[in-house]
Amino acid sequence: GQAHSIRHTHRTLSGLGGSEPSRYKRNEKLDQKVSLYTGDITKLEIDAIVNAANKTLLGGGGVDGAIHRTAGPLLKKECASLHGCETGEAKITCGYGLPAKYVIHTVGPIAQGGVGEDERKALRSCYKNSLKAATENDARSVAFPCISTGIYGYPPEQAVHEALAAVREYLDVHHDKLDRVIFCVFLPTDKELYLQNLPLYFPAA
Ligand code: AR6
Repeated sequence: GQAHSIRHTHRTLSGLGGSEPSRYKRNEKLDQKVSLYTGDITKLEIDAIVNAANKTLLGGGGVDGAIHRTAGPLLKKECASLHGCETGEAKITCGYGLPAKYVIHTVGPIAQGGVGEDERKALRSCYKNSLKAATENDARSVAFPCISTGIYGYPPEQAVHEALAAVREYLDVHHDKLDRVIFCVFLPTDKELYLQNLPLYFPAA
């Protein structure tokens, strides 16, 4: 497949906000670092893509399966040397056969028993620790899938707020270390949720 560079991911979001007021101050410089991309995360030619992995880091279904298939067996080999990953934490590897330079593996909370404060905190930690792993490795462009909202059962309409708030809060402090953060949505319903909610967190995007 064809790789997509970051300049193809930007969507203009102005005027798409609902009736709800913004929760965060408008900040042109920061808000313009954020994009929405609809499609397969393995196609993105950027510094780092985030993987919604499990604690073993040895691969699985969903976006994890797609990333391992495209990256090839060397990714699993490097992952096997990392001794797993706790929920809410993140570990970085090379991208191997992917157009992305790095893969940041994070483990989202399993939400089949419902969402409480522990799950919310863990999901926010996934986004923040992934961005921390990126900036520590000088990765300036990062794409996120909708962590935990597939096999792990986190309600997407709740997850979107944790994702956007965590990225906004990280960028407020570390905007100088990142050029672009891409929310990669795969399902039309998630695209709608992000279009609705992005302006609440990034009013100038
Ligand atoms: N590109 C972007 N997003 C994708 C892709 C893709 N190629 N494929 C699926 N998605 P999931 P989780 C979306 O289930 O809920 C694995 O077995 C998908 O539509 O991949 O965190 C792991 O090993 C959904 O919106 O991750 C774990 O065991 C989002 O990615 C477990 O699943 C996340 O869905 C993790 O479950």
